[in-house]
Amino acid sequence: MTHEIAVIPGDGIGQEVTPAAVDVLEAVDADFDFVEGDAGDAVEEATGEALPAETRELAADADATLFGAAGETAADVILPLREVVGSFANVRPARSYPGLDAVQPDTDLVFIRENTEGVYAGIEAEIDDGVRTLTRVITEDASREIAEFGFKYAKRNGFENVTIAHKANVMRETDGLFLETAEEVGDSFDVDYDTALMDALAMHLVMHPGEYGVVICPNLAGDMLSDLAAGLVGGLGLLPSANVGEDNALFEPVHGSAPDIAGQGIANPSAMILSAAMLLDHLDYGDEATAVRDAVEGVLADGPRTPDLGGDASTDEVTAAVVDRL
Ligand code: GGG
Repeated sequence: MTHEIAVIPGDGIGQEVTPAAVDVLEAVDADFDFVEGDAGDAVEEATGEALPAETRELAADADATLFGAAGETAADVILPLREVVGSFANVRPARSYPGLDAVQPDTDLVFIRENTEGVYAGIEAEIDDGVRTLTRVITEDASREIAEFGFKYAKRNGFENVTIAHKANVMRETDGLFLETAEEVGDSFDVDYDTALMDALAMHLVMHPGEYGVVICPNLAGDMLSDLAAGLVGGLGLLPSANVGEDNALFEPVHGSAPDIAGQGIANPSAMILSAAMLLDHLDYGDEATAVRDAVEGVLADGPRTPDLGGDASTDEVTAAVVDRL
């Protein structure tokens, strides 16, 4: 069966790492049709629209989407794209790799980030000169959905620790609802879980990441804690993600457009290629997904490596090395 994959490189290094993921998907034993769509800063400059209707339709109609990176127009591109595919959960694994220098070599975390609300609901206003507000939305339904997804994920993937991140001592109504709903869900699962104030959790993750497994988070906390975890394992070039919905999904690296290195051909393609491995898993190509992860792991251990990991290889050289191992 042929699967249609929408490919949306987006901005900056998204243009460089997305073709790397396509090269890898073309190298595995799977039948894909790739259809490319435009989105991002340059498209907005040219057309006035950061996410053209044709690109939305591509993502809506495809079996899965690969997205590269968002720049200044992130709020108009990646948030609506997640909505188009009906994604309520953003799965962000952060693990350390053998042979790579890492601040914390015993890290194996998966952030399950609520993907539809919190402060990313985009309800902002200027209410007076010099006074702006932001409305934070937390609903019982979305909190239940993400908690159920997180606990099921932990059970399915053999994680023994689940942590519910919150700040309910300050945001009593909103995080209070998130926490009490997630606890109710946790109590119905046969999995050990704990709750943690997200600021203290940030410190504990830096000091003792090995004590944690699956971390269920409200939207902004998930975005921030996963970047923090990237710092523990070698940087943002290593973290993939899946935006999962009921019937569709979008896969993207956790990193953004990295304008400081864009256009130089030196971006680390690992996060994007590992996102493609998550896409393979999603479409039931489990063996191929494992092969891709093994190939990336081998290249991370033996090189070549891009400059963010202390090497001097290009994006294309690292990609070719991964493809060679498949
Ligand atoms: N590939 C991920 C990306 O472009 N990230 C930029 C960004 O600002 N993302 C916001 C988010 O993940 O909600």
